[in-house]
Amino acid sequence: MSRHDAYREEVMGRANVGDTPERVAYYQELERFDTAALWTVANKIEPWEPRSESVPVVWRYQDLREHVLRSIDLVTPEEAGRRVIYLNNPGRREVAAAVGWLYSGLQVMRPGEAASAHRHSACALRFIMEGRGAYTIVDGHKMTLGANDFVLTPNGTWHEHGVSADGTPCIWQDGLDIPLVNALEAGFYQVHPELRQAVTHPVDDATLTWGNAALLPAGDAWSKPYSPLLKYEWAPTYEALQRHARATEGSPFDGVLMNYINPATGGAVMPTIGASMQMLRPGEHTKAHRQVGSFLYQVAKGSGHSIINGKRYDWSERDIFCVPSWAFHEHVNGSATDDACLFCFHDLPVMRALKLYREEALADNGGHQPIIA
Ligand code: 1HN
Repeated sequence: MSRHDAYREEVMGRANVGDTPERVAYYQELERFDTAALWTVANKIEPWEPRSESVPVVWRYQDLREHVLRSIDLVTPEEAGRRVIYLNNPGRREVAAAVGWLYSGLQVMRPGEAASAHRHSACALRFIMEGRGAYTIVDGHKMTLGANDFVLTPNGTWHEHGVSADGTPCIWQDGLDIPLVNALEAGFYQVHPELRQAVTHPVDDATLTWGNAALLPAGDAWSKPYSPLLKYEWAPTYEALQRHARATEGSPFDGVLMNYINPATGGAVMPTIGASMQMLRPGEHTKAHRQVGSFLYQVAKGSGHSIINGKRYDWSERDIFCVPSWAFHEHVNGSATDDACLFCFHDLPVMRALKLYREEALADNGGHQPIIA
């Protein structure tokens, strides 16, 4: 702590109590009764502003892909439950989080494989990275999946995955709020009594029914706490970005950013997790801002770099990177001719529901961070 900070903490009424032999003995005494003096921890447990333990990381697909594929020959989905290599943020290993209270991993299945049905308190999503023939079944709704499709398996829903026999090995990114649910000590988990569920609706009915932009089905009421549109396909998503780009300058911080929404409410797709797709136009370099919330990005298209808390992180298609809470970040599309698209999921629904959300633009230096080597 600098002298200036120490002074500030004193005058602002922050704890500033040096150790004396008498005080140390007193603290030891308190420990015997499962207590402690607040002033010994106050500045740590009440920082001036969010101090994330997560570190910015880029998980490069080029590095990970072969290792993910190798797991196919090492374990079966039956043995593993889910055959997943998870993203282990160096600052969040104890809670198996990729960033903040969000978990993420890469799941792989080969043609003809299926993973059993289960349900849990955690909300989950998948973003398809590669392969043909993948499907997910959620409460009897079967969804066929292709690259850059985004699927929900909301908390409490029975869900299972597989790849059809005529498909190819498929890899997708899972995203869940397990660390959060565990932190809240609120997690339940159940395996389906029959290990499989029946498909009880026409294939892709969720998208056919709820996925028609401004047209919602008359008379189909929806009152569950998550989006009835369980699958968001890439083609209409990309088209929406391109169309919107023709009519907007976009956000100085995010380019053309569109949220995946629950069409029945206009709100986030699930109670705890929100998601977006953003397009950085050729050569676009956004301004820096920071937000209360944790963000995991997957590069759906193109290449470029992001500057996170003053450090540059290069990315290209299929790479995943995280932005920890309250970290300044700005994005750069590395191409002068093609757009770049970033899929993102985050915990902003939690921050908003709890009235914790804030954002702040970087005021200095024209809104751009100086790069620290
Ligand atoms: C889960 O349900 C899936 O459904 C993947 O594919 C990863 C990690 C922890 C807990 C549940 C899935 C998971 C998970």
